[in-house]
Amino acid sequence: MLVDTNPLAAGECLLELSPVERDELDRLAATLATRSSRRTDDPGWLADARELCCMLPARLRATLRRFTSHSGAEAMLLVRGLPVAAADVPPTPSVAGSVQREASMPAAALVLLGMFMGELVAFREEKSGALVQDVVPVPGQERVQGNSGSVRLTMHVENAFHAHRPDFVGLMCLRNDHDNVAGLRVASSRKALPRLTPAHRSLLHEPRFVTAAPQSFNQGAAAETPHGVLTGAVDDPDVRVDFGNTAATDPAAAAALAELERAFDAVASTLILAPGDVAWVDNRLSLHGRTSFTPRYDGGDRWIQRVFVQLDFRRSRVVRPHDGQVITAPLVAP
Ligand SMILES: O=C(O)CCC(=O)C(=O)O
Ligand SMILES: [Fe+2]
Repeated sequence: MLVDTNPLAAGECLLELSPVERDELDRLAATLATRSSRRTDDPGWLADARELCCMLPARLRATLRRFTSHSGAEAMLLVRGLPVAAADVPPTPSVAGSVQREASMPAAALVLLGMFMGELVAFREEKSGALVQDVVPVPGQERVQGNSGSVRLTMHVENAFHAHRPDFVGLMCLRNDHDNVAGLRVASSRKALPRLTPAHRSLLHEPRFVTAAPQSFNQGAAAETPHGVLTGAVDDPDVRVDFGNTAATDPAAAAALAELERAFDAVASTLILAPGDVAWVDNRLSLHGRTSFTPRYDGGDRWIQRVFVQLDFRRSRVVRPHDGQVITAPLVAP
């Protein structure tokens, strides 16, 4: 559901699985969920996922393939109809750092989609390096600017500080909040950048910004090398900014950054995810954040499961020991 003045171009960025496609995905996820160790972080189980994802419903494969090639104006794809059965979803965890190591049906389906797009990665310093991570509110952390909080979460590129930040972030809903008001906010640079003045747009390409690690990372914020917030093709650049953790190094850069934040806010859409929805955010081109909500910590709170996908797995090999999926290096130069 979209709840604001920026309706998404539905044909472009929404795929609602048909009943037949849901059955196919259910069967495939059930097969994977019972394979080998049934552990989502086990290389053998992931090898099975890599094989089985080639049997996903054809229209889903075509849509994912098209999306990874060009993520469109929204730089986001919402897939509806993953196997999430309300009766089978356990109580929402409420501890910090919670992750999904067992191959549940929803986790298996999420991994199948992610593995079709590329390779799943995680960061050792975040959520103990688990590939499938829980995004849940945690008591006492309401005001945290991170996924354990429940106040409004500032728009950001995921792990913007990191040279090997994911290309795509998958956010699958197992359960929304009691009041059904928590919304994932997404905003595409393809829609935001035309609102900037040419001078600001050009300045944002210059290395006049620094970005610290978010609170969810165990390592403290270190001083970083200045970088451009926009990089690459001037007519369709990648974006690297986290409005909670990126700072300008001079007043003119600060003015450009403030204009950029206003532009992203103006074009942001809010998605109230329903169980079985997964939003794939193109982390090179779009920002995401979250509206505020009120957790009750009674087992019925909002529960999102998250995965990170990289398209060029080889590029991060230097920071992935033993060619595993977990990135272990701390801050690395871009
Ligand atoms: O809670 C959400 O919808 C998004 C939180 C977030 O930014 C994340 O998990 O990366
Ligand atoms: Fe995030």
